[in-house]
Amino acid sequence: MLEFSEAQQRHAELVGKINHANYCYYALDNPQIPDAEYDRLLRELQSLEQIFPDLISPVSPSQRVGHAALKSFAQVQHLMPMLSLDNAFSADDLLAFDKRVRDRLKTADDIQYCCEPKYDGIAVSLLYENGVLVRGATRGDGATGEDITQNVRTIKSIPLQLMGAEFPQLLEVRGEIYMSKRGFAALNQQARANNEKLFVNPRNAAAGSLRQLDSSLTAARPLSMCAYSVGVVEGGTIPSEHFALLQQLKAWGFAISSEVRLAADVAACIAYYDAMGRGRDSLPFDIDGIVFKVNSLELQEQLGFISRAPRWAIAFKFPAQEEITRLNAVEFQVGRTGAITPVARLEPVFVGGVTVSNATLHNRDEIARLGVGIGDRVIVRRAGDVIPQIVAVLTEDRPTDIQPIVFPTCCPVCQAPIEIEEEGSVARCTGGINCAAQVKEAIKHFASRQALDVEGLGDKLVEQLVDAKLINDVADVFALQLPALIALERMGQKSAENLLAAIEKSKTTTLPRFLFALGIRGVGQATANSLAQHFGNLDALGMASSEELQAIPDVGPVVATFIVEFFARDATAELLRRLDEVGVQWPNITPKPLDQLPLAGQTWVLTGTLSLLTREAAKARLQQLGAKVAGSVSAKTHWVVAGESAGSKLAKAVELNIPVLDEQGLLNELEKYA
Ligand code: 5U1
Repeated sequence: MLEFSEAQQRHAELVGKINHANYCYYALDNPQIPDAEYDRLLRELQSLEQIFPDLISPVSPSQRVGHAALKSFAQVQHLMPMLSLDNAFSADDLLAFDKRVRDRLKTADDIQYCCEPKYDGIAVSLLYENGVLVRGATRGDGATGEDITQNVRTIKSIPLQLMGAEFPQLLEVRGEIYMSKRGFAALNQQARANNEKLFVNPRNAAAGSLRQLDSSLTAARPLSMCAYSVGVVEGGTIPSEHFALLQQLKAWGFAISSEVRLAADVAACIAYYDAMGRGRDSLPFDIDGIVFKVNSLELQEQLGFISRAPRWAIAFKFPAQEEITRLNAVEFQVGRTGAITPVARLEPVFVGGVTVSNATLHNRDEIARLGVGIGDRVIVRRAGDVIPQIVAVLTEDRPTDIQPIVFPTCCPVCQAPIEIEEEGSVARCTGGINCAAQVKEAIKHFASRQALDVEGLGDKLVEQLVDAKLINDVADVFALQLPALIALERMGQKSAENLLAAIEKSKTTTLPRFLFALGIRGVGQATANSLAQHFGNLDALGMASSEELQAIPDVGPVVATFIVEFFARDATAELLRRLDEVGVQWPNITPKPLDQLPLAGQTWVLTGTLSLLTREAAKARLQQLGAKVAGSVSAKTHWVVAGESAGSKLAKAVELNIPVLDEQGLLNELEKYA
C-alpha cells in the first residue's frame, strides 16, 4: 500500500504525462503515446484517486475529456456537454457494467442493448436549425470545442440539409469523422511520392485533415462521418429507442454504421464483440472497440450520468494495435529472390494480441523516412495477420546515444555484392544460387502448403538440411535418404520415414502448384494458375515469348520478362530435367482461352470460416474455373461465399443485394464443373 505522499508524487507525475499526451493528441495532432498507453495512465490515475479521494481536483484529467481547443479556430460552447465513454477491457468488465445497469434500474430482467462499432476517429457535433447545417464543432474538452463548420461542410457524408420534413427545429447530431484504411493508404502514398511527412494511422490522418484552417485542403482528404447519437433536440420528437433513433438519423440523410445490431442481453453483446473482433481487420475502417448502449431512451434517462460518462453506455475495447517499445538492433534478411529486408529487433512488447519482438522496416527508404536509429523508442503497430510495422519514432527526449542504421553493401549471408535496383528502393543480393539464404528460402517456398505441400518439411528443417549440406536445391529434396535424416538432431526414425513418405507423395502434383513452387519472380498463385490454364503444359510455357505471355491477364511486361529469363537459364533446364528424372509429375491441362472458362468474368469473395475445404483450396478451384477471387465486397462482386461467423462482408453483400452461397452451396457450384 502506497503512503499518501508517494501517491501524491505519482499522481502529479501522471497528471503531467496525461496532460502532455492530451496536448500532443488533441491540440497538436501529433500523438506521442499510443492509445493503450494513454488508457493505462488514466486507469492508474483513476485507481489512485479511488484510494486517495483527496487527490481529486477539478484539474485532474479524470474530471474532463480532451484538451482545451486551439485559439486558431473560434471556440464554441456545446449546448449539452459532449461526454466520453467508460471502457471495458474484458467480458467480466462488461458483465459488471450490465449488473450495475440492472441494479440501478432495480430489475432482474435482461436489458436490451444496441451494439455499434467504435470508429477510431474524431468526435464531432453537428447543429441543424430547421434542417440546415449551421455549425460543426469538435468535442474539445467536452464543454468547449472548436468551430469547424467550414471543414465539416466539405465532407460529403454530412448532409447540409436534412432529408424529409419531420425533423426537430433544433437538432444536434453527434458522430465520428474518420478516414477509411484505403483513403489513408492513398493519402500516404501521395505523401510518399511528394516526399512529405507520412501520417501514423487513419485516426491521426483524419484529425490532421479536419483541423486544416484552409477548408479546401480538408475537401481534398478522404473523410467520412458516421452518426451515432443526438445532443440537443428542440421543437420536435425523436424515437424512444436508440436503434430506431439511428434508423431515423439514416432517414434524415446521415451515414450510420452498417454493423449496428440489437442484442437481447449481455451474452448476445459478448457474442457480437467476439464476431466483430474476428472481422475487425477486414472492415474498411479502423475500429478500436464496440459501444454498447441501453436501447431504451427512457431507461437511459433513468440511469443518467456519472462525472464524464453516461451510466447507460460502455466501450468494450479491442486489444491495442499500437504500442511503444525500443529498437534494439537491425538485421538484414535475404529473401528468396535476394531482396534484402531490414528487420527490426525490438524489446518484446504485447501488441495486437501477441508478443512482438520483430518488425519489418521494409527497405532503405523506409528507414530514411522514419528517421529511426538503433536505441530509439518507436511505435509498433500490429493489425491482424499483417507483419508488425514501425509507424513512428518518438522524437521527444530522444536518447543521445542513438546509432545510425547502416545498410550493408555485401550480402550478410554469402558476401556477394548488393545491387540497388534502378526503380524503387529494393536492394538485392547478387549471389543467386550460391547464396545459402536464397537457397533456403527457395526450398521453403517449394515445399510450402500452397506449392508442393511437403508435409513435415518446415522452415526449421529446411535450414537444418541446407546447413548440414544434405540439400542444396529443390531437386535434392527428392534424393534424401533415411540414414542421413535419422542422423539429424531432433529427428526420430518415425519422423524421418513420415517425411520421406510425404516427399514421395508430393511428387504427384498439379501444373499450377508446380509453376508456383518454382518461385519465378512475380508469379504468385493466381498467375501460376492463369499460366497453367493458358499453356496447359510446361514446354509450351517455356517456349512462350514475352508478347504471348502478356496476352494473359495479370501478366505485364515486367513479369513476362522474368518468366522468359527464368526459362532461358541453363540452370533452369538442368533443374527441370532433374525434377522430371526423380518423378515429379502432373496431369497436363487442355488449354482453354481464359475467357471461355465457365466462371470467366466473375468476381467472387470468400468470407468467414470454411470447414469442408480450406480457403486456399476454394480460391484455387474458383481461379481454375476462371473466376477472380477478391478480398472485399463491392457492387462489382458476383457471388459471396459465407462460411461460419461471416461478418461485415456478408452484411455488405446483403446490403448490395449480391447473391450469397454457404459452403455447401459453393461445393454444389464447383461440382457442376468437376
Ligand atoms: N459508436 C459510437 N461511438 N461512440 C463514441 N457510439 C458512441 N457514443 C459515444 C462516443 C463517445 O458517446 C455516447 C455518450 C453518445
